[in-house]
Formats: sequence, C-alpha cells, structure tokens
Amino acid sequence: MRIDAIDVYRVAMPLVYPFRTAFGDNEVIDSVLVRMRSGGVYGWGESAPWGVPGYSPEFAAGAFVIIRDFLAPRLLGEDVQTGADIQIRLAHVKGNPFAKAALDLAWWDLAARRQAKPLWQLLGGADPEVDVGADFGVMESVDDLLRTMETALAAGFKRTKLKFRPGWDLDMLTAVRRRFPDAVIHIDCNSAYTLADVDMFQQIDQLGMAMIEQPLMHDDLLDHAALQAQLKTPLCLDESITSLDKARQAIQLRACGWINIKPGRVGGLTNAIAIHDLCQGAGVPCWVGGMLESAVGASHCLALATLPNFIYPADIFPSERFYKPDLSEPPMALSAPSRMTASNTPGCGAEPDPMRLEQRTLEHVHLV
Ligand code: OSB
Ligand code: MG
Repeated sequence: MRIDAIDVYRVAMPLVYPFRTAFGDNEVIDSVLVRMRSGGVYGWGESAPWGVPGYSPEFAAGAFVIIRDFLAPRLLGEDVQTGADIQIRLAHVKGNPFAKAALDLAWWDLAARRQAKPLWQLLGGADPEVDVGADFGVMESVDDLLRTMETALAAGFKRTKLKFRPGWDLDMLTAVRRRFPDAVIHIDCNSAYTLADVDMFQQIDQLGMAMIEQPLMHDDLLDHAALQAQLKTPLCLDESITSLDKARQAIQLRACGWINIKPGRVGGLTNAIAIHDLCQGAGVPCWVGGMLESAVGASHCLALATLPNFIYPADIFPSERFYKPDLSEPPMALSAPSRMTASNTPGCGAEPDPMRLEQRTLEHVHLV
C-alpha cells in the first residue's frame, strides 16, 4: 500500500498519580503518536519513550524530530507491503527503536484496517483473551503497598510486579513475602544495580521471585550473564533487549531466563514478532511490557500479547489506573479478573479522542 501522508504528534499525558521507579518520579507521560494514511484509510501508532532519557537513551522530543526529519520522509509516497519493508526503509537510522516503532505500529494498524481485520489476527494471535498482571511502583510506605497488594490479589490478579530501587528494596520485599508467602511476585529494578550488589541479589534469591527484571545496566548483556550464573531465580531482560540481535546474543550468553518485549523498545511490532519467534524456538518464554502508552499503544501491546510464547501476564492495565480520561478511545478495561481481550474491530481497535489529542499536543507536523 502506498503511504500518502503521515501526521506526528508529541503529547504530554497527565497521570492520576506520580509513577515512581528507579529511573525517576513522573507526573506526566510524554508520548509520540503517528497517524498514517493510505488512500482513505488511517492507521495509528504510538510510542512512549517519555520526556527524559531515563529509561533508555531516547526521549519524546528527540523521537519526534527523528521521525519528522529522518524516518517519515523515507516512507512517504512509497509502496510498503510488509512490516519487514518498513524496517528496511528505516534501517539507515541507527538505533532509535522508539522512534521507528511509532511508524511501524501505525503501518500495522493501517494494514489491518485496510484488510478489515483485527490486528491480533493479522499478527497471528491464537486467542484474543490474555492474562494481564498487577504492577506497583514505589509507594509512601510498605503498609500502603501491602494494602494495595491485598486488594489486587483479592481481585484475582495472577501475578504482581514490584518496582525495586535503592531505599525501596530488600526490607520491602521481605515484608511482602512474609505477608503473601504463595503469591507470584517479581521485581523490576530498572537497571539500578551493578555486580557489586550480588550479595543483595543472593538474598533476593531466597525469596522465591518469579523473576528479577533488569537488575543491571540498561544496555548490558555480559554482566547479566555473570549474575544469572550465580542465581537460581531467572533474570528477565527489559531495557537491554532493543533488537532481534540483542535477543539472540542474550540467549546465546544465557543472560536471562525470560525476555520482556515492548513494541516501542524493539522498534515496533515487526521486530517484536521476530523476537517472540526467536525466543519460542530457543525455549525462552516471553511476556509483553508497556510504557504507560494511551489506549492506542496499549491496544497494540494487547494484540501482540495474543501470540503463543507470551506465557506470563502482561504489563497492560485498565486506563483508569493511570489516566482519567485516557487520551485514546475506547479505554483499556479488564474483560475478566486479570484478563483483557484484544479488540475484534479492524486494526488495533483504538484511536485518539480528537479533543483530548489537541489539548495534550505539544508539537504536531503533517507530512505529505
Ligand atoms: O521497566 O517495565 C518497565 C513503565 C514505564 C517504563 C518502564 C517500565 C514500565 C513498567 C510498566 O514497568 C508497568 C507498570 O505500570 O508498572
Ligand atoms: Mg521493566
């Protein structure tokens, strides 16, 4: 299909409460949305690298410029048949997976809408209903966390992910484990530690975590392999897996037992599927993560999560947990306890509410 026009929006989406992790405390999520037109049909993509390069080296204002000046011009007027075609045309830019992802996702949504197919089916999903988990950031007190976890467990969530950072660490986790001895729990360190912390990780190793997510540097594989060799708890790589090659190398090095796949972090759904398939062949299980995208980006994540090697509940949440209201419609909602169902309408099933998009846009460009 010929790509006739691309609109790029950089938006700031206010959170209902600050999201606190090892890479900072945020009250607003900065995201980039792309609308891609072919003939009379539009597709939407979204990628949320956030406003500050604290999770990865990318940030929303930079991604906006990369898309506007270097990526979108390579697609306009072109006939693009497959996701691989998109990636080839974007390959002249090194790295910058979040910027590439916004375009790649818009292409997939557009392709699905043109075929009048739900995105999850176009991606090769098996069942539109998937497991989703509960996640908790750093809180005011351990008592607050215990109370919130109690509610989540009572609501039927099958696993809980806890943000972990210096000062909100072993004491917190020990208290949680004491209170919930059988719950499936894992921690996400967002690259806050080094190999000098191996003693702490060996103590965590006794607490029966389902996995330890990204303990070490954001782009590291070797130190993770060294740490993994000293632990029985599987590590999960998030930040470090930015491409198919990184996933292959991580598996080869035995740097982890799990791989988290976020469409944004790996450059889009095309690469997310390739990583999923590689991991499936290698016997490495995966799960889908997110970046607090609006319902457009989250719907893409949900469609991805229908693929068969995603066997741990995804980081996809009801919109109201973060946004009141969500920038995009319809909002993300549970379809059953700890479950969400990918949309059966053509495409990803969501698009921005025009008024909210206008209110939250910091920068917009229309490219033809
Ligand atoms: O590391 O998985 C991450 C959100 C934004 C940026 C990075 C991450 C996350 C999450 C999302 O952990 C899940 C959550 O809401 O806790
Ligand atoms: Mg993570």
